[in-house]
Amino acid sequence: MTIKAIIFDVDGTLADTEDGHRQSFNKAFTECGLDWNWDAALYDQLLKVTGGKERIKYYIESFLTGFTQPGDFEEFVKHLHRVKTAHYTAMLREGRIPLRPGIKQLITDARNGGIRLAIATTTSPENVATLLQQGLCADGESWFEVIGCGDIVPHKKPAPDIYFWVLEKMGLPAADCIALEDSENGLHSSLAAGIKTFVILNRYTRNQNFSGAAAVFDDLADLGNFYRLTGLPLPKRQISV
Ligand code: XBP
Ligand code: MG
Repeated sequence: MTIKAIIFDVDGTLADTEDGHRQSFNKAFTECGLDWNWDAALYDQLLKVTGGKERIKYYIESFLTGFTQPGDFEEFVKHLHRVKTAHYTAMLREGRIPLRPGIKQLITDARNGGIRLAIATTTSPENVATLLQQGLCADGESWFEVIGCGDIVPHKKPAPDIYFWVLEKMGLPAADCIALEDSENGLHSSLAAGIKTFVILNRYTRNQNFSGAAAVFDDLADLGNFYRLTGLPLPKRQISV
């Protein structure tokens, strides 16, 4: 198998973002006059549902008793999510959520080695754009040929829709790609699309079930090990003399 493309998940993979999301949800609840507060233990359960809007609805339906839904419930949720996204992108712009160790180097090596790059994520487009501008460079989004994100597909992870969407836009078969994920939902999504998937653990997902992953890494601090296990061509980095 000659790897032609790497498809990256975003949250938990490119960066350890979920606690930033959690804090941003809580800021939005306060700003909107709600006494809701998602601590890390509750958020761990809520992460079962991907998509911020879907997660809010899941919380209301499964964890809130006696909440009277406002007339225009859809707009209520969308507004809450817009406020949350504003807080989250502000956190990113303050540089408070860096890319994970090894990620920028992997992306740079892949670009230099002619490996095509794409993103398949559940998170919102503005979150992806801001993370890449902060973590890579002002036009960091342009480093990725295809960015599949947010509501672009009807069914979010663990459904395979977003990965099928990305493969179709790349014009590549699943067999020519590898995916990098951090969660059970993400792994189910990429595997259902037929893509060999490597997992990087993080605080929220480390105890999830990663059966089917080609390999599981604590992180990408040791890129040499990652290159050996994935079969990616080792980068010929210019050794400064
Ligand atoms: C993770 C998600 C997202 C984020 C929150 O996405 O499920 O919903 O938790 O972002 P992935 P939004 O791991 O696929 O990158 O509030 O913008 O959905
Ligand atoms: Mg993820």
